[in-house]
Amino acid sequence: MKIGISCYPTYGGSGVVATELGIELAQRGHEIHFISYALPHRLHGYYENIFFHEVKVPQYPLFEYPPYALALATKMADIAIHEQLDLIHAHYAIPHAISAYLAREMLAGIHPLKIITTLHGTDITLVGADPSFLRITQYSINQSDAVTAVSNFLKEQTVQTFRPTKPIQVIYNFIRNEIQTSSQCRHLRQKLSPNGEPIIVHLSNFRPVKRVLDTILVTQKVREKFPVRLVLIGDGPDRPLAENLVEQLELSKDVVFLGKQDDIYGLLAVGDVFLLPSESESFGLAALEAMSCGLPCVTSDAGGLPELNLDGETGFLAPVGDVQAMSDHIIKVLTNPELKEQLSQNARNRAKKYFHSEKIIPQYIQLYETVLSR
Ligand code: GMT
Repeated sequence: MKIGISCYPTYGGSGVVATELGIELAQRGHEIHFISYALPHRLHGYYENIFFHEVKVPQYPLFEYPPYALALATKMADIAIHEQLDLIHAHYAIPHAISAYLAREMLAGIHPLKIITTLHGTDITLVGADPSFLRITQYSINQSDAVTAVSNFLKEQTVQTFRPTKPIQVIYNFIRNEIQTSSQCRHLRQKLSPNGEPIIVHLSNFRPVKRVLDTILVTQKVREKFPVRLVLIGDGPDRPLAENLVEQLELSKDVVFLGKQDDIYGLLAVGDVFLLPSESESFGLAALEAMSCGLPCVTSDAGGLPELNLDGETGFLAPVGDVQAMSDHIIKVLTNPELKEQLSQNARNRAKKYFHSEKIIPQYIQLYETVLSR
């Protein structure tokens, strides 16, 4: 198949899923055309069967808001014709799904083009539900040839908020390969915890919805019991607030801000426990990545997280904002080596058994084939 993939190319789970899906499909012999304003960040080096098409939005004095969605739609239509695309897979509804819809309409009678939309999270729960975008998000869902959501939670939210006329298929996020801990990461572990202090890891884009400040409050509580380190991977709007809080609580020696990083798996693997206290999380790809590295997860019970992190089996769940419960869970894990080992094994096994690309990619391929056969 010849597949166009449109996504946000910067840091964020939807772009990661879209990119890794493209890589997996290309490895299976499909031709993949990424269409976006920048090269997706997990696309390093050359990949056979993968092509990138940059969307440029011309500047013009009238454009206070450059019309990216229109430039994207035009590029999608151009590429669909030049490369004879069978379908466009839009990741994150706004604006990718509506741009794909416009491309398909522009090509009506010229070139048949199908649209698959994958809903990832705040395109439904936050941004898409905002009155400024609600009707167009609903329209783009209804106009897609098939729609997927990354969890049952997100599917239910979509049904409640948008009453779609299309069925929504749940296809979970996935991980790809076995994780290797690099020598640099082993070195980092020694540096971070020279005396063997346990390490809590958090990975996110530091948006308010991730509640990154809670990771610091939880660490403070654990630290009252024994020395511990917190490693924060990622960057975003709440980073300055988090840095201030660390200073205020005099935790500078115990908390490390690594910023945006490429070798996510290698870094996750230095940790002892993964902490994700999100306010809302449609799936929680970062937690899945941590599970695949064998990290027990302590997460909030928000959104789709309970579909991934099984309470008492792969880690623990706690109510959003309950930093006491989260720190109690972490203390329990870190002071009980047998429990930690059991949770670690369960987390790794669950990631591999239910969320590996070998299980998930065929679901996307099957969906594409069904749509193209209609
Ligand atoms: O919805 C967002 O905030 C953006 C999106 C992203 O690009 O990071 O994240 C969502 O998509 C991920 C991949 O499907 C999910 O694993 C995340 O749970 C989800 N984020 C939220 O729901 C907050």
